[in-house]
Amino acid sequence: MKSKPFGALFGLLALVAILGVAPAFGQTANEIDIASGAGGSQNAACVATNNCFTPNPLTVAPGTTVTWKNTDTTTHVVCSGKVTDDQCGSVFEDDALKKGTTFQFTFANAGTFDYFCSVHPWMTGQVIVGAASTTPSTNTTTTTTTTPDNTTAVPEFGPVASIVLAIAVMSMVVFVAKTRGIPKF
Ligand SMILES: [Cu+2]
Repeated sequence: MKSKPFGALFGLLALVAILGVAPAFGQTANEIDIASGAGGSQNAACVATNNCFTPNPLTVAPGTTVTWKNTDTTTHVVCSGKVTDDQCGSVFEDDALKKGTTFQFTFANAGTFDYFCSVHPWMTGQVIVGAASTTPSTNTTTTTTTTPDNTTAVPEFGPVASIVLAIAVMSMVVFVAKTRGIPKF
């Protein structure tokens, strides 16, 4: 009862699972979705609940790459700063985040980072980097050692890898059961 193709399949699946799971480890939830309908008006539903950018605020550890995803149907802008400062993008900016696309920025330093959409200024959000949720310990405007946007873009294989891993483990169990004559279950 030699089943070479099956063994090869198992090996391939295991490899894919390992490759997929490896980068998924050490990665926290760090995606911000732009709510559907957020650009409608300043009376959009998400304005009252303060989650036109979801989740808001987002708290991450220093060194985390945050991904903004536009799940809305219109183009938005991700612009660091506050609307009242009238200063868009001194830390990060994506001036035309089309529908379905993403924008990434790696937060190297701790601090509280406000951002907004300059097209729809009622859309505001905050990224808190570090454990402290109070005022930033350092002056973020003077320490703008901005990391390039696409340096550490880790692909998100999480859910897919889990499924593949499950299949691989099941394949292994069946494979072992077959080769050793242990009754299947
Ligand atoms: Cu917008």
